[in-house]
Amino acid sequence: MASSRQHSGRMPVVAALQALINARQENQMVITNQASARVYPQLSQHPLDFHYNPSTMGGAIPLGLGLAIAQPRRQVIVVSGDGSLLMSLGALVTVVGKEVSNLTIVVLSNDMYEVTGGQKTPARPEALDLAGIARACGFTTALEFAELSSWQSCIAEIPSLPGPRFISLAVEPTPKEYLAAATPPLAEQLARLRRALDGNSLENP
Ligand SMILES: Cc1ncc(C[n+]2csc(CCOP(=O)(O)OP(=O)(O)O)c2C)c(N)n1
Ligand SMILES: [Mg+2]
Repeated sequence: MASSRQHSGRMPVVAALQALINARQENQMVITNQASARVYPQLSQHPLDFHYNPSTMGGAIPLGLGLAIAQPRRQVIVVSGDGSLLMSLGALVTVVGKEVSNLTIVVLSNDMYEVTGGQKTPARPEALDLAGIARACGFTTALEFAELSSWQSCIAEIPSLPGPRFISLAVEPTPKEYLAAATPPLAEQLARLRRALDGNSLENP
């Protein structure tokens, strides 16, 4: 499995998310945030997914952690922006401290605050090793991908790796037509998620 940091090359973000959708498993919940909360719902709608307010920086990982604790028989995947993670790096420490094995964090590393206009994050991209930071926080699975083909070929294996898992994807800017899309209304999504959880046998072990 590829895990070394690569400084050159980025994958198209829509294809990166589509690969995640193609590899979807039955017991999976997906929480998106920032640009992914605009792109992902255009590619796939699933009652067990929740697309958080793109502006809630640092909100998705704590939300995913809570869901992973409350739903131990599900796999929870959180897709977060890199700038948001940088603003709340302590969340990685908390995730490891809670010993959740059913949580996977996927960071879309575009080195910018894309949803607010593409400002640079505070990082010097060539010096930043997010997977290395995650590893230092205690993630036993901490991977980085820059090539779409590597990501596509490894993704099916990821649920079998020890959790919590951290994955950084070096991605290109989001195409404008996707970035302009609205995230589905949160109240509707919450109602749908509650219904899906209530009606599912995984709720009652
Ligand atoms: C404390 C705080 N500062 C600034 C903002 C404005 N803001 C909302 S989203 C965002 C950028 C998020 O960037 P990133 O997490 O990298 O996601 P991307 O847009 O690249 O997908 C910013 C600066 C905010 N919501 N909260
Ligand atoms: Mg970003």
